[in-house]
Amino acid sequence: MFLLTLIILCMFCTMTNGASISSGTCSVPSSHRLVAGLETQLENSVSQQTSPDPSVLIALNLAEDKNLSVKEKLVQQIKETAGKEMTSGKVALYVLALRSSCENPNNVATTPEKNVNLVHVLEEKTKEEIKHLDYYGTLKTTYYQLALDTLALCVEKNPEVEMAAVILAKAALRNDLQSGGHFFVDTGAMASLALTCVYNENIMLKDSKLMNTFHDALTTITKQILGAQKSDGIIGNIYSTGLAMQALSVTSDFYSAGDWSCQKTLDTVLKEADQGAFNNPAAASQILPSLVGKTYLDVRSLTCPPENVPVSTITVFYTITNELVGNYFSYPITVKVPKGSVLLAVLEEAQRTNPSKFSFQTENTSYGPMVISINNIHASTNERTYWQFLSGKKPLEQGVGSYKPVDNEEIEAIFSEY
Ligand code: B12
Repeated sequence: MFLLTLIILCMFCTMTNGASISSGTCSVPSSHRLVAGLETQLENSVSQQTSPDPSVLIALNLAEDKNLSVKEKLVQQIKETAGKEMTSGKVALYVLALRSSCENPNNVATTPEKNVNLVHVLEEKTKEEIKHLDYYGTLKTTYYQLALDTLALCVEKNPEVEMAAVILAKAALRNDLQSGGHFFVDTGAMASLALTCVYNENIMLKDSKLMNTFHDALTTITKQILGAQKSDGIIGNIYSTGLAMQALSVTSDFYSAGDWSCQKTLDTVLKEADQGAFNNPAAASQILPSLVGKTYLDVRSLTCPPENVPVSTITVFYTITNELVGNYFSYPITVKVPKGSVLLAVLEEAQRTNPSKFSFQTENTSYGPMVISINNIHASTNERTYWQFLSGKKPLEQGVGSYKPVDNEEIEAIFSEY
């Protein structure tokens, strides 16, 4: 019985190449031999290429590649070349690549002295594309690049995205993305990703009727991409299939389940990958995301540590007073601590600023640190003395390890008897 189950499972494995299907998309695990092979190939390409390829960084990040040193090297190369003259689409890929690495493209250090706002450069380059279209009837580059521009501006939630998206959508409705007949699937797929982003994000559209235009454009492009399917699942050619898979996996609302077999496409792509079809790094970078079930839209949802937001501080007026033993004193000090700090941080900051007066000691107890001496005046069980803490005139109900003072609070420690 066990043997029979194993045989059936193995038959299933061979049929699907170890691939899995989930809600309208399909993928193979990142441990898959071919995925690992593509990742290694992309990693190796980093040191071989003369200029950095941002698509490689996007692919490695979407595939959650673990080689941090290679990715860091690529980020560095991308930053160093960010100030160079580039086409709009290349700037867009730079923006997406930096974002995929949790770097802020609004502030890129190209050298230790110089920073560039790449999103601003992208805005300007996109405007140039549109101006060119207005004057000469053609874009400065191609609709493929305008689609990349739209996608990156959308990922950055930049308001300039609207104009670019409208031009892209209208071109799709006029069948202009097909112009020349070359590489329609690549261009259509990139346009689909861009318009889906705008459609989903519903970004600050000045004209709400635009949503209908985007809807219609997505319907048209999706139909055309599906129409480019071959019997073996290839869409367009093998090199456009990765982008087409990305597009179809985010536009499932625009076609019926039976119109595309993601699994069939994936199986053929894996077979081709096994035969070395993606030996070129650019081709490998475009196929890898779709194998692991990711799309360029996922650049938006990669988890990044919070950006270095300036920590807000509070001011506390702290006073220590002894009118009980030896030489009486009352020393005030004003300290700044990060908002949310416990009172202990105030004592520490005071000690750091003026150790000759504000030094203190604590003892660990079940309730946390208890202050047993300040300015060399020690609490004593025998003498029944202790350091009492007050906010204004009111004794605190918590110890220094728990109590969190607020901005401009007056805290006093008074040497007292009980
Ligand atoms: C637009 C485009 C073109 C345009 C580029 C003109 C322009 N001003 O943008 C034109 C029509 C010239 C072109 C030509 C070719 N292309 Co082309 N092209 C594309 C497309 C759709 C977008 C590229 C792009 O803009 N990328 C974004 C920008 C920002 O990145 P970039 O690095 O600056 O892009 C430049 C290069 O990609 C270069 N380029 C474009 N195609 C090719 C092909 C090769 C082999 C090389 C070395 C460079 C190259 O032109 C881009 C603009 O400067 C891609 C689709 C894709 N999936 O990538 C196909 C694509 C890259 N092209 C492809 C092919 C096959 C060709 C041709 C070899 C077709 C042919 N039979 O002649 C020729 C190149 C011949 C040559 N002279 O060496 C294939 C490459 C597949 C592969 N594994 O090598 C792709 C993937 C399309 C596909 N699905 O088959 N292409």
